[in-house]
Amino acid sequence: MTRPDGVGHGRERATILPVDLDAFFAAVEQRDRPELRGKPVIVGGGGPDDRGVVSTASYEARRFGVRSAMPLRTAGRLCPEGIFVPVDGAKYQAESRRVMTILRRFTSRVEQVSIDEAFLDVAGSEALFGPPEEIARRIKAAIHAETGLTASVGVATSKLVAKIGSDLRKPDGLVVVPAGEEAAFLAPLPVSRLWGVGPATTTALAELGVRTIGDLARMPPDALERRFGKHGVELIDGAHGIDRDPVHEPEAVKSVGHEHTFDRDTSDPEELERTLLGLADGVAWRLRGMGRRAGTVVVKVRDSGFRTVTRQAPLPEPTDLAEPIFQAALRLARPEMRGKRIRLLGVTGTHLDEPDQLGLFSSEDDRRHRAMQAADALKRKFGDRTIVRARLLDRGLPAPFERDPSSPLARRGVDESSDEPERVTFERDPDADLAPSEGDAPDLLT
Ligand code: TTP
Ligand code: MG
Ligand code: MG
Repeated sequence: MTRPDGVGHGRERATILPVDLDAFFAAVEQRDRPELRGKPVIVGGGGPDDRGVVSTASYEARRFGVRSAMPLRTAGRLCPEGIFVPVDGAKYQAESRRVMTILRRFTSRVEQVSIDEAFLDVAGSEALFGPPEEIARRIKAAIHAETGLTASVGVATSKLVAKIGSDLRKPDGLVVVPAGEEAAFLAPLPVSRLWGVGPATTTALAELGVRTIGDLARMPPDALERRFGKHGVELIDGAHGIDRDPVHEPEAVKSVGHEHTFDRDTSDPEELERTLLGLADGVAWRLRGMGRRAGTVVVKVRDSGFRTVTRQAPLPEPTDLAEPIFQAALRLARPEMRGKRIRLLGVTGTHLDEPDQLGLFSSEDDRRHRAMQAADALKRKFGDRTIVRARLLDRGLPAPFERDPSSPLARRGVDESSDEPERVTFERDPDADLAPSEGDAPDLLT
């Protein structure tokens, strides 16, 4: 379909539904402990003196400014009457499964993107359940009736617009953007609502007089391209609500990736490493949300001259933890970044194992132990600026639960079990002359 402005977005009808639970971990605690209802609940670590970070906060606590990934101490300062609750991963994982099972009753086209969030494409479900808006209402009602939790849902022609809609009226929101009304819906919203627009891009756009998505849509495309390069083209697409990424069904998800385009090309090793860490962290979070582990890490490095190199290497063992993914990514990227100004970095996990039947938080002690070791290693690496993740989030890098901006492998339909380097630009790490997806990969990283 072609909209009045002549821009096709590829889908004629609004059938994409993102579903995201509200204040998920905190909502589960409030459900199970009635004395917490209506109270500022902060989930994470051992309390306001703990050195950890906030997992999430109830909407009551958010009024005090408490946010995910904020140091618990800061949360304690902002919200002195906050009630701190430790993370109960096994419980949230079980709830997540129940919710995903509910979603699958409405369509098999469910792409889970994090522990509390999935995209549905209900194009084939209308005969059974009614139009998409009706399906959205039914989903919300079913989740509430069966789990006691609330979810926010969007309905639109693309993941991008639908997701912005589902975030807009949280908690317990439902926002429908009919086909053809994407640009009008987006126009009054601040540019920061768009994927990939962090604080730095927001500031740079403000300097051009661009504050709303409507301002952005009216900008001459070449001016944006001159200022932001390829990212400028993505910005223009986003401003028009264009996002062609379909809903990937689980078995179709073959890789999980994040990319970051720097607002200014950089050769600062610390910035590059921090970015790789943020990307690895995002990939690891997504893997854990999907109950999968990656066997191979792929990095993408684009320099200021738009030369793009991708390199891959198997991991010592399949993982869903940030640290090994980061280490592998750094090892692959370092020689490619040396002496160059870097424009874009990407980290992707591929060769995913089968969905984990036991779940995200199974053999809890072992996993916690490993996660803590990873956190310690990161602290050693970056000194005592404990909250690397929080810093990264502040800088507008992909948040752990955001969508994959690229999904390059999945999108190109690459079958990773067949080694076809011509179809993708991936090169193998010359040091890693290993058959991918063989379990007996030597320990490359130690
Ligand atoms: P989100 O969906 O991002 O947040 P939320 O459900 O708590 O709140 P809302 O969607 O209403 O804004 O993340 C889902 C859960 O993932 C969240 O409840 C806790 C966990 N989480 C973390 O542990 N650390 C994080 O940094 C984030 C963003 C989430
Ligand atoms: Mg949520
Ligand atoms: Mg979420």
